[in-house]
Amino acid sequence: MQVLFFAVFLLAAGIVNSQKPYKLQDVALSLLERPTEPVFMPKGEKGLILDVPPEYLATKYREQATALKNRFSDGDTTQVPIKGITVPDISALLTLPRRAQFSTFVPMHRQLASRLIGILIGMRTTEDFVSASAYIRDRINPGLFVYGFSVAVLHRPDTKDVHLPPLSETFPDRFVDGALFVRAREEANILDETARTPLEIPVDYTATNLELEHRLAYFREDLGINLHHWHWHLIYPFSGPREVVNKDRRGELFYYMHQQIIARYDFERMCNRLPRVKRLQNFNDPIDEAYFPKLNSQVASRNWAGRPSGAILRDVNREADQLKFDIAELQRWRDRVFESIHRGSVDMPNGTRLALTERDGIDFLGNMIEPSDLSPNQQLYGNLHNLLHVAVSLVHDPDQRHLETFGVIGDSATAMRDPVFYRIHSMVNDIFTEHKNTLPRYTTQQLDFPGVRITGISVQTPSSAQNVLETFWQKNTVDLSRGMDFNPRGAVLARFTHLNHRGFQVNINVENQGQARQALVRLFLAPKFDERGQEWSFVDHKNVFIELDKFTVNLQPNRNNIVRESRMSSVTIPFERTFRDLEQNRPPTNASGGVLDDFNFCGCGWPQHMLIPKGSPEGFPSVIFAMISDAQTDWDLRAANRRPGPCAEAASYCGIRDQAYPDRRAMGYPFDRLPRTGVVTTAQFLTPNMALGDVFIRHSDTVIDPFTQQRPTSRPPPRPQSQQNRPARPPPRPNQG
Ligand code: CUO
Repeated sequence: MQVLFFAVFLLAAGIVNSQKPYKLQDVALSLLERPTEPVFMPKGEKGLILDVPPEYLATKYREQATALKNRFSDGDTTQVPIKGITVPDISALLTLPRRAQFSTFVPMHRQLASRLIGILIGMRTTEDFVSASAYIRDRINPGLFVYGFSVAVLHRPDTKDVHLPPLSETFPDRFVDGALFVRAREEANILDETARTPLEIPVDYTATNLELEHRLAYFREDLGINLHHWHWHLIYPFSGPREVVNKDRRGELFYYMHQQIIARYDFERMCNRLPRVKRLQNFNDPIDEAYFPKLNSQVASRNWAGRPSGAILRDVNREADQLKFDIAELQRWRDRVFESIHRGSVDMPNGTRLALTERDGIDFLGNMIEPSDLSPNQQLYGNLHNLLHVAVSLVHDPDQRHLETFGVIGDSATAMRDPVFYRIHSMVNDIFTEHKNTLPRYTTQQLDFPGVRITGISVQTPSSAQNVLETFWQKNTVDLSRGMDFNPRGAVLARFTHLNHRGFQVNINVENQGQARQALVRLFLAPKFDERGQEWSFVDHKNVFIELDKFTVNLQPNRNNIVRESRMSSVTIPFERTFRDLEQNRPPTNASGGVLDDFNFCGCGWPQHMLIPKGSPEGFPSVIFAMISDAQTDWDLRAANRRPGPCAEAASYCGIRDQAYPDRRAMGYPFDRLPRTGVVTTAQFLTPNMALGDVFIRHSDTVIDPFTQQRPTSRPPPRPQSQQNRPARPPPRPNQG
């Protein structure tokens, strides 16, 4: 019945060809595929052609409209008729050249994006939305289009069931070694699809082990982590229609999601025998961390700029992007934010002061520092975070004298690759911490759950010793073909190696002296010792706890044994979603082969394969923390009773679409504030409803390759010194058959 209704709806919306039904999903995928190729060229495995009215074609194609139509339509293609409409004026959007780099951190680009989002969200019917998108797509900058169209799809009520493909399919050049594309083109041009073999992305292609920071490359350059960050910023755009930007606790989630990234990065650094990240505190100091991304921008036909060690930020003045600001301004804005924090209130444009309250102060600050359309007083508090991204991304050419475009830190899809990202966000996090330090400290009464206590906690990885987590390397494959404009059709597969861990269970024993009741469980993980190998003081330890999961349970009177599977984590999206194929009609399965209940693809969520830090060969000493509290007070039970919206599975870092953030406590609770008087160690912080347990994270330096069904092999050693300066060459292809 539902299917019939949907088909009737699509027919009515004109998105369905009367011979073959085509879903809005397919049309959306077509619009996001091969972003610089015109819409009239076939897209996807189904060879979909958006049959636009002749006046939609760019002038150069118009005269040959009929010939082009005949040339690209054959038996293997299907035309989807697109209705001609009067499209709103898009002349402003054309100010960004088609072959320029687009960045949401650049205010002018952000304004253009906001205008585009406004147009696309404002289209009254689905049919008009599709039509306007097809018209705009071939005219404006592809980066701008993909961003604006994706935000519109995520926020229009009629596109709720449309699943965005991962950006790595649309713009694979932002995610994988640029050297690979030359080979991919050769394969696509010379070999037919059946003869093409996956191209191997080397593990160590951006630097060598001479660079200590390179030990973290597997984290910074992870495909899933970068996709998460891109998608998070799509859901929480800086600018656009009010209802799109003004989401529940948006500023606070900006703080928390990025705080968790820093905590995870610090944990990961410690596993690699590196100290926690240093804040980018003094904007005039040379930046020690170099980064050369080895990515080639397909849109701009340029390499993303690298940054040598010792780079110094300089004032930015680039006319083309209407960018003009001094580094001293960044400093002034930061000073003003600190001043507000110490005073406990923010100056508003009308001369009044708004208190930074215990409940909303953090949300205010998040919107002030990022900033977004919700910033309380941008005139005074400026644009600290965004323009710091911009200043660092243009450190190599701040006045555009070399006609260079920005580095990876200037794009939310690539920013996390660069070590300096973590230095910037560590500084930003420091500002939030300063505010948190002014808030009342949690009392034992606030933290406790009377009558409920945790009597034991342990972790179990199948067929492993108790309290041991296991990590290893794994290979996976992505299809680059949907992002390879003007190339022959068919899959172009690339194989890469990423960190993964074995699935595990957390077991918690709880004594409930009261009635049956609903409770909320929070799980965190942290390194057991500090960099010196000594016990942490709580004020430092609290900052490196990474959230593992948060879930409700029904407590029975007396003893309860709670068992939670790692794949259920509220922080992550399943492995299959990060590396999915939306065109295949197979039912999606979870890690253990079961069918996922809710076939939706939000894309936001920490990748499941990066849930657990790498650990160390000998077993990195860590602690797991559990807290159980009253769901009546802490959890939005109304949300739990509604049908979970898309993204609900990764609510901790991403929120839930169209719903309030489900946790009523401050994000990061109970580690978000200074402890009560007398608490020095983490053990002293515990109330009876909390527990700490020792866990060892053991890393095995082996590669699992599910595609060749090979037995685990040793991870390839770094290339010999003599080869390290040469372009990365892929290892020989595995034998076929
Ligand atoms: Cu996510 Cu700075 O906000 O990158």
